[in-house]
Amino acid sequence: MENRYFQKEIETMPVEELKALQSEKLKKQVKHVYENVPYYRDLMDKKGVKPEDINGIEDLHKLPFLTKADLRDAYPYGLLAKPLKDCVRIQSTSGTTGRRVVAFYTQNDIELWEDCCARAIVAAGGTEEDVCQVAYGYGLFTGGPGLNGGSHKVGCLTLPMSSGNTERQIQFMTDLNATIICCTPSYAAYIGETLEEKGFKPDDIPLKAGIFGAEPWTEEMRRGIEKTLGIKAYDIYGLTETSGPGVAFECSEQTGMHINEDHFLAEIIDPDTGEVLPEGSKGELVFTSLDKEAFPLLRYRTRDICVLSRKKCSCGRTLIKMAKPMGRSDDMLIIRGVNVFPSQIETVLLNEGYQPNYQIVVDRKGNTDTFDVHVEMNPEHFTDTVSGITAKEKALANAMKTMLGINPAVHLVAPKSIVRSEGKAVRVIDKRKLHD
Ligand code: DLL
Repeated sequence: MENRYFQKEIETMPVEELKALQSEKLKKQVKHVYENVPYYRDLMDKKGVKPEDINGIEDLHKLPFLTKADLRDAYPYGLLAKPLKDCVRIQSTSGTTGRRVVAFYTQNDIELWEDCCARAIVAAGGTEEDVCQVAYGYGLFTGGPGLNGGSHKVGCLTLPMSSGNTERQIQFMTDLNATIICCTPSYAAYIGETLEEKGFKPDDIPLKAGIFGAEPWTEEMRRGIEKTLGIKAYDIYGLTETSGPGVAFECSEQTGMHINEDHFLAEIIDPDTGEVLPEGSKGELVFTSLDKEAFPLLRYRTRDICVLSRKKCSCGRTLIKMAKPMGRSDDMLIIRGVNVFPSQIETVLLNEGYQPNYQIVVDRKGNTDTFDVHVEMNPEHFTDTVSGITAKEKALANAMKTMLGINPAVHLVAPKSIVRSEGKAVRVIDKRKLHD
């Protein structure tokens, strides 16, 4: 496929030029924040840094970090850098993990955000000929509005479906010949499963590409979705704090997501010491938004763990790539002292021939953590004998022990008995928190 870009000059800009552009923008942005956000000015003053000390990206490390705790402290208006009369929109996280983030946008912030999403759609092969079904949630969640705006910019016929009502999703998809779908990977898997049940074969489904993100998903899950829907599945990354989806997006090479570096300056740090790590090291992703007017975060710690790479990409983009985040450091479970990421469990399941329909339940009995993994049987297992099922549970528990170093109790449950998600999947129920 011929490489196409939404903003070619930026997406293929020589790295030295890109860095010079970032340096220019950084200087201006630090000044803007220092002058307009007393909360961050205090942090800079405490660290003894003034805007004049920042002469380019090489000085970035001098700036203080911002964390989720700062966002909480400053809620709702404390990090706003523009008068409210200049802001035209808010978006917000669901707040299910106890933190609610409210992000503000000027009209220009929205334009740039939608450009980022348009870059992602074009990189996935989107053109004005396409019909783009946006099945991320609309409303406060950034997924629907972001991809909706990007789809308009590309000139696709946009189906603003929002998430849920899977019957209607399928009806519109097939009646209107949707060629691109945007939703969470878990919802894509669910739509695929429903299409399969209805007797659709991959060739009967009009889709050619999907743009999936907002939650961690494995390569194995990608292959599963690509097979059932007969599409190429592209990853997209972002967070409410930095606008939403479109901070980074995948190209046809599918080996990591290009970060929109003209708008977002990325660093990887050691999450324990805050030390900046060299390219290729695994650590916590930190972003500085270079253009945002209303809610510009400098050195914002995402908690997402990943790796950056500037290896040459066959798509011609020079933008640095981030690997799939392996989960957030705050998604990590510590069970009997061992670090466990849900994505590790998912990898084992897919390697062992199961679907990624599972739920992890952690609790505490006495002083010991209990660790149960409920996994759906494949339909062909359903008729097995009890001893056959017990043997399968043991085999799966052993494979998980090899991956994690601790032994879970695996329970095979009936197909389709684990609740499906139309947005971000709920993979973990940690009951220990109830006792704390
Ligand atoms: O999930 C924005 C988004 C919408 C991204 C649609 C992509 C598509 P939040 O709800 O604020 O924003 O959650 C952000 O989700 O810090 C990551 O931990 C996780 N996340 C987002 N995209 C990916 C991805 C949206 N592609 C948090 N892979 C982030 C893994 C992801 N994790």
